[in-house]
Order: sequence, then C-alpha cells, then structure tokens
Amino acid sequence: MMPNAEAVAYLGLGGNLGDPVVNMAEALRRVDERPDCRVVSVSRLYRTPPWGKTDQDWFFNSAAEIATTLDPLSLLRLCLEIERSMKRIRVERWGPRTIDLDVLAYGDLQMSTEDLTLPHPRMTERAFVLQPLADVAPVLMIADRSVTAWLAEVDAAGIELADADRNWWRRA
Ligand code: A4P
Ligand code: MG
Repeated sequence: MMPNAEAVAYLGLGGNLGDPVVNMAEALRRVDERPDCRVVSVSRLYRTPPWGKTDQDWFFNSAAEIATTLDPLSLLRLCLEIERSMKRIRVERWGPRTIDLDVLAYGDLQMSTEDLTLPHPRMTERAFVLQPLADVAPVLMIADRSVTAWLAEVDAAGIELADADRNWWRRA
C-alpha cells in the first residue's frame, strides 16, 4: 500500500497554569516522536496578557508547523489526547487547565463539523495565536488574508517575547 501523503498543519499552543513552557515543550516533543507526525518549525516563545477572561494569569503561547500523515480528525484527537494526558499528570498539583493545543489549520482545508472547524474559527481575532503563527507561517492564507495581514488588524499590545530561541522546546 502507498503511504498516505504528508499534509502541512499548524498547531497553536498555550497555557497559564503550572509550568506552561515545560508543558508546551513536552506536547511538541510528543508530536515529534510519533512516526506519523514531524515538527517542521516552532515559533519563538511569547508571554501574552489574558484574553477573554482577564482576571487570570498571563499566558505563554507558541505555534508550530508540522507535517503529518494523520487526517484532520485524527490530528485533533491526538491533540485532545495530549491535552488530557498532561492535565491528568498535573491535576493534583496545578489544577485542570495546563495546556491548550488547537489545530489552527490543515493545508488549505476548510471544514466545519460538530467536532472540528478548520481553520480554527476564533484564530483571526486573537493576537496570542497570530503573533506566534506569524513566526512560522507569515504568508499562510486564512480565509482571504495572510496571517501577517490578520495580525495587523488585531490588538497585540502587551505581548512580550519570552524566548527568541526557536529551539526552546527542545530544552524546556
Ligand atoms: N474544536 C473544533 N475545532 C477545533 C480546532 N480547530 N482545534 C473543538 C481544536 N479544537 C477544535 O476546545 C473545545 C472543543 O473544540 C474541542 O474538544 C474540539 O472538539 P477548547 O480549546 O477546549 O475550547 P474552545 O471551546 O475551542 O474555546 P477556545 O475558543 O479555544 O477558547 P479557550 O480554549 O477557552 O481559550 N489568552 C491568552 N493570552 N492566551 C491563550 O492561550 N487561551 C484561552 C483559552 C483564553 N485566553 C487566552 C488563551
Ligand atoms: Mg483547544
């Protein structure tokens, strides 16, 4: 049988409980260890003010480009499984919300089902997603605009560069 062709996909990572940098690094390493996924490039690391519910700690956020032979739903399930297993590990010490791992885009696929919407429906409003994504995919088109163009439209005030070394996830 022919192996499935590789698709390019983009992941968004974030967290504000426990040690989010270690958690994001571990999540990326777990993805990279799999025979059906490969981490192609990772953004710099950002510290971002809380968006939405603002009376909580600042977040760390990052993004990654991966190549994968998983179909979109299997990739989402992998992300949810990694989230779940990491929450379980940390649950006694740090409480429930340690990592968020979203599928931002899968090739140029557009889909919307109960379980999965691609591109991620709220990403174009969120500087904490767009800023790191612009490191790995500045010209990626989301709907009718590039990531860079979307980023210019949102309020990125307060976002800080926390680590400019794009290998942060291999050592954290
Ligand atoms: N789902 C559908 N499409 C997708 C997709 N493309 N990627 C479904 C991932 N999941 C997708 O996800 C709940 C369900 O969405 C999944 O089970 C999947 O079937 P979720 O991420 O737990 O929550 P949500 O409803 O998607 O909420 P959303 O909009 O992601 O917001 P969150 O996760 O509550 O936001 N501020 C800063 N600065 N940085 C952050 O990282 N994060 C949050 C959390 C709030 N504020 C933040 C940050
Ligand atoms: Mg999520």
